[in-house]
Amino acid sequence: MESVLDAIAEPYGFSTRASLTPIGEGHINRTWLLRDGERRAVVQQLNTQVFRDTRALTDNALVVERHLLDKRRRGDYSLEVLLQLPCSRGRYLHGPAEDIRVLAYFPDSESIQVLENPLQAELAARAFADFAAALADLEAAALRTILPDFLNLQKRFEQFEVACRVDVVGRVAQCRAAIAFCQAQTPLLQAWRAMVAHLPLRVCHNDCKVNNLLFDAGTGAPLAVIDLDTCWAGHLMTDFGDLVRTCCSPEAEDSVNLARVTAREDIFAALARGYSSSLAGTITQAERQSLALGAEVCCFMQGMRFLTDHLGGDSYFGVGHPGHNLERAKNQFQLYRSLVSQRDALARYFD
Ligand code: GN1
Ligand code: MG
Repeated sequence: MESVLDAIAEPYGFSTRASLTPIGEGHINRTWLLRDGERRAVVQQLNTQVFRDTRALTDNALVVERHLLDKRRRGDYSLEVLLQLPCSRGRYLHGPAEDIRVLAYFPDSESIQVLENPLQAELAARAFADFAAALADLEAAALRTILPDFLNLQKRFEQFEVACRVDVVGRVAQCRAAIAFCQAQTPLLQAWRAMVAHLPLRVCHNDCKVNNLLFDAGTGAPLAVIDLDTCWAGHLMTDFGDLVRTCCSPEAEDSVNLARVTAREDIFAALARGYSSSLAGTITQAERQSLALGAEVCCFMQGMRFLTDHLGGDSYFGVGHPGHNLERAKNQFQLYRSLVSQRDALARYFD
């Protein structure tokens, strides 16, 4: 942490006595709130195992920021824009590995881990939909796809199968049931393949977890979409899907209280309402019809990614304790099952 502060103190004129307090719930990068007298900023250390090209990442985020700022100036986007802050010499990346960056801090903001009511869901969906609508006229080619096949269910299946075959840390034997469950989901893969063939690629957030939205702590209104690291060409199907994945359950993503992990229909309905209304002029009919499937795909795919990482020795997602990724996987599979069991009822919200 000292080296993090060392890397930015001089370029930004921060005192070496500034404090860094961990914030956020991200599984990949490390994030701190910097306090230096009255000054506040967010400091991040990028995970260069995942994001090898931190310059490309920065360039992408700058393109998105500028586009959103332009929209905001013209009155076409009302949320705040998360800004990367350059140092006095105009540099965004610091430290020998060019993996440290400084972001603007929004005072009196908070993120929500587990939603309490449908109003929060509707507001969150509107915010992410407003974000997508504001980026609808940005050419997808303006952004580099830094992690190819990031939300490609076929590729995620392949990675899972490799992890089962290699069994690098000998965990396959303890995960037979979860593995068999994944292997039985090929009909979902077929449905996904058939659906994506009809969907336009557009600039997406690609990580629409509800905790990637800041709310105003006083009013509860959405304030800013954050974590722009995966903004590149994608499908609205999986953006909406990630919202369902992270909003609908009354339990956190890693809760082991599986009896309580269900997709709440009132929350789903509010998400569908909010997303549809803000994207009404933008979304195609095929995209609209893909959203409910996107929810199933995201919950299952995330569960399979967690299981793959468990089998691979927890090398990708940060874990708090042994078995954490397996717990997360079981949680996500449970949520997926809940969605599947309500499939017909949920699809009606997109009639
Ligand atoms: C990771 O870093 P974070 O927490 O924003 C992951 C997402 C997953 C998510 C699961 C680059 O996001 O794809 O959906 O964890 N990001 C990357 O909570 O892999
Ligand atoms: Mg992220």
